[in-house]
Amino acid sequence: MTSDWQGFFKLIEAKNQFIVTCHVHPDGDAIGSLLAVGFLLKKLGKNVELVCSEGVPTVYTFLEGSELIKKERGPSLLPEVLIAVDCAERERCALAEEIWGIPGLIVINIDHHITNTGFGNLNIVDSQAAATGEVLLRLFKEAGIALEQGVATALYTAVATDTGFFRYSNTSSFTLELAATLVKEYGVEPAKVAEQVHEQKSFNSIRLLGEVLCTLKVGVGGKVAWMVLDQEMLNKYPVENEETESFVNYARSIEGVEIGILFKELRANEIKLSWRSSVNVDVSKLAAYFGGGGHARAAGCTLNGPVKKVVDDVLRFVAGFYEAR
Ligand SMILES: [Mn+2]
Repeated sequence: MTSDWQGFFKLIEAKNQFIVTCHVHPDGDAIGSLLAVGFLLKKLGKNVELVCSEGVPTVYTFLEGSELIKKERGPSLLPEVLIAVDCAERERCALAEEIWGIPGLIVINIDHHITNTGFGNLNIVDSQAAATGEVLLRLFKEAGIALEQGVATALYTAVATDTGFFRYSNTSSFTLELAATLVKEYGVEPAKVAEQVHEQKSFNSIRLLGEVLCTLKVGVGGKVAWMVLDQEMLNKYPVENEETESFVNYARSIEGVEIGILFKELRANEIKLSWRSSVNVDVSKLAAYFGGGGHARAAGCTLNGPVKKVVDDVLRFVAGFYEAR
């Protein structure tokens, strides 16, 4: 773990213009962490813009301050510092490319991905942390910064979503203690967050899930399960990108299955793979083989080619991976 919080605060103190961003296809950790850093900078009296090029997924618009997150940066603020949260690499940042050309721009990288490339001038990366929200919570705690209920809820949502609501193996006693602190000291309501995230689904997303489940297959000796989500299904049941994020978990949840994969056709010949695994397999390594990355239990990559060919190629690779073990 690298945790240069003194360097972080020293740098922040010296600068005034900030831009904060998260990764493309933002999840709860990305949005929650973005809001938390925005809260901190505003509390310190800084000029700050929160930017996510794809906007906030509807499911997270219940978070206080989410309306302040813009799709592009405004013309008035010339950032001195860019803070990226929950981004494993520079290319994953949800910002227009021109930002990197701003002379003298200092980049701070706050993250928890094991595959983080250390692209910042200052890197605060803790791959042991369950979520970037957990990294930030530790910061707020150590720096003695009091939270408000809104930002506490954003941080709780960040940690809850990245841990599958405290079910995944990244849930530590520390994670639970932090969550308890948010509930006890800042009035976060776990039931309300769970309801907002899990019980406000669109009709289309459930119908789409039905279509995707019909493609479910199991192979490689029962250790791998996969599903396909193609453009035809998406045209039939249009949903936001974020609404299909949890589909892969159904493949992973089958008895005996160690790896679950969702093949999602983003457009013709561009297939995004979501990998999920049980304790036995580090899927970040499998995703990395195809140029992607992520965590041991949840990773992603994008391949080019027709869906059927990509599925065949990947399954052949996974079968080879098991044979070599
Ligand atoms: Mn995360």
